[in-house]
Amino acid sequence: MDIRLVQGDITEQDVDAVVNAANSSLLGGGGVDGAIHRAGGHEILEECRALRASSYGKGLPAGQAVATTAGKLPARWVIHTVGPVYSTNEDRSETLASCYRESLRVAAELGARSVAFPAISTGAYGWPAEDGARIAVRTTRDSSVTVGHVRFVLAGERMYEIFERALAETGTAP
Ligand code: AR6
Repeated sequence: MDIRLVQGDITEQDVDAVVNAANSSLLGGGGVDGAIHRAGGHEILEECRALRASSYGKGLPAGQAVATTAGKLPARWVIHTVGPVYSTNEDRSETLASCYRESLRVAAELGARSVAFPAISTGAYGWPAEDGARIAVRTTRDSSVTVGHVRFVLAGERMYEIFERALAETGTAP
């Protein structure tokens, strides 16, 4: 799988699917979630509401992923996943890894050949950036499902450099 890093805004990516760092409500929020709903328009929220009504009455559990239209975004689909909130007394790494695995599985099911990920849980959910990057890179590299191209879209230079180091550490060429 071709893994690349980009410093930029996830809403501007010309890929088949962009992954949203959502919350369980699927009804929007700040950060990546807010940006995707703002740029993608009301169609995304309408499909999210329908998903809540049909399949996720109690919300989408952390570690799972589900797709909607991408509305006005250049992408075809948004894959919503819910990262774990960082905890110092419980290891939730497996849930964070599951976000990447499940998003890739959904992407492959849709037939997406390129996927853009944000650094899930490293914003409002407080995950330490270095560890979040390592989990993102390792899980993607080790994924049993492959989409042709995976792009990590990082909001700033600091996070870009952290992902560069994580790629180098795991022996994955950027
Ligand atoms: N493009 C790429 N990366 C971004 C963008 C963007 N437009 N905006 C922020 N980031 P966050 P989380 C980075 O908080 O930690 C929402 O309210 C940001 O710097 O978006 O999983 C949801 O509704 C950080 O490194 O997601 C949930 O309630 C990373 O993306 C909660 O936040 C993720 O930050 C989810 O928290």
